[in-house]
Amino acid sequence: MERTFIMIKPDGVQRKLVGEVVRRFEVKGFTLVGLKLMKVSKELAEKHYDVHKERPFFAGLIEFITSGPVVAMVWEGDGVVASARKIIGATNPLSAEPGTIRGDYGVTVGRNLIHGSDAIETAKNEINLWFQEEELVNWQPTLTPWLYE
Ligand code: D4T
Repeated sequence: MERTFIMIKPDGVQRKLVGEVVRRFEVKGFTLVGLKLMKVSKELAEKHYDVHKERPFFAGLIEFITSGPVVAMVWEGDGVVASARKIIGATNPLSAEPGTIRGDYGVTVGRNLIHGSDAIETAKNEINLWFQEEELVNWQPTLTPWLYE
């Protein structure tokens, strides 16, 4: 089954949006298979955002991500990578559609509340970077037949 990596950034945690974010993924029908509240080391933040290391916003982004606790999660379900990106909304919250997490709660790109893997291959790499295998729980929700035919 497909999996994606989702992280509620420090602004999302400070603004008490953890429950709201988890609720949106749960009610959609995805399955939570890993979750932890953690302070992010500079090393982990730099690895996660390695693709952006030459960008002008990189230093600020690393400072922000390491500034307070984040909630790291792995969610599972058919098409979860692309669907999570839709639930999250566009990178710039002012361009994100109402009804998306960033569209409903954000106003600026440097405080856009949440991260979601952008492709299946990226998701695999990010899950490996953020989670040990034993931190992920393989389980079958009892409502599976009510979500999938
Ligand atoms: P993430 O990776 O956090 O889910 O965001 P996106 O996938 O939607 O967007 P991204 O990779 O282009 O940007 C990564 C991260 O950098 C911040 N950022 C981005 C920023 O602070 N200033 C900027 O100008 C851009 C483009 C926000 C998200």
